[in-house]
Amino acid sequence: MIIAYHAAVYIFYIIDLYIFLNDWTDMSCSFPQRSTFFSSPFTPSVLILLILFTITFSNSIPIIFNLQSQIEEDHFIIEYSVYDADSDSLSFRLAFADNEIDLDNERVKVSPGRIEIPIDLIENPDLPPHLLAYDGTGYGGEYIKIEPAENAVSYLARFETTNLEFASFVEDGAYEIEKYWIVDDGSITVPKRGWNFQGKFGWLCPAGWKNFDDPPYASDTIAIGPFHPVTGISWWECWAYCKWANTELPTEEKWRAASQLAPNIPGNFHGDSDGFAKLAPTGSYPTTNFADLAGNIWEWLTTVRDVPEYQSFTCAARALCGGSWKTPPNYYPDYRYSDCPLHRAFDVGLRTTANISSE
Ligand SMILES: [Ca+2]
Ligand SMILES: [Ca+2]
Repeated sequence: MIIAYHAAVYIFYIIDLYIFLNDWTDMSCSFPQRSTFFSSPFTPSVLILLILFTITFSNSIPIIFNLQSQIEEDHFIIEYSVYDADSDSLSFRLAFADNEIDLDNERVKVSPGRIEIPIDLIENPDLPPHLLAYDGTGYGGEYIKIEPAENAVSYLARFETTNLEFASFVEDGAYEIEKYWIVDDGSITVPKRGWNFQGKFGWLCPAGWKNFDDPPYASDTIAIGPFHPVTGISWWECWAYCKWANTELPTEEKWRAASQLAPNIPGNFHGDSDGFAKLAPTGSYPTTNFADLAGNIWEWLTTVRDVPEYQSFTCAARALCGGSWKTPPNYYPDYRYSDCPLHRAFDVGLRTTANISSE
């Protein structure tokens, strides 16, 4: 942006000098004349200023999302994702009321990122801090509510996992890296089963994506944008994503503990009376804790459910919670559902636990 600005200013000077010389030459004659173009209201100077204005104001302000935060021993831990549509480099600042903490302020590309702040650096830790991302022309950011680490529920991610996040997993080639697919929590007898399915079905991205698209979710007709939750993924893909992202799928117990804190939150269910006929970007409804636990997508969980109708599959059914944009609203919070972990439905995705663990 800064280079573009200076270049435009130099062009501006050169053109004005040209006009000046042009006028000066004309004035040396007895009949000073400017061309029709230069006498119109769209002089080159005005045009350059218009272009500058367009460049400046078409710059997109970065968006911070998926904030996770908690107090761990004597540090604030803050994790976040950030999205800047024109991919500028960013700097970050953390402000507690008037007390601005200078983070490593080099302009960098970081998504997701992690910040650790010693508590004694902060004058008034009771105030909610404000994390800001700055791209050279504008700030984007969010206030952060920091919970003590002993609150187990804070281990659940605030948002459903988005297309943008899952795209990093695809672009990193993690679909073809065996170690992410090994299920080593003792919940199945053949830990390589997921890796074998990946090879058998040739999965390289979610069902509605093309891994060679840029971004890979470009042709998804259900989860159409970067902040829509990723859908069309089997339980195995969720497992691999969590391993790659150094996090975990929640247990049903953890998920239900979170839902008890938010029993009456609004959600996107069947029909458009809730504002969305189909899938909504995660976080579309204001909530103080967990967005879209109610509806939008069913969320895969680690808990195994022995459901008789899936006994014929060689893998046990896994629990799903929350209902979706295809179900009635009364599916939240208590409806218990499960599915064969191979299924890749367009109203099923995931929410991770937070990346932070002091367990
Ligand atoms: Ca709806
Ligand atoms: Ca949901």
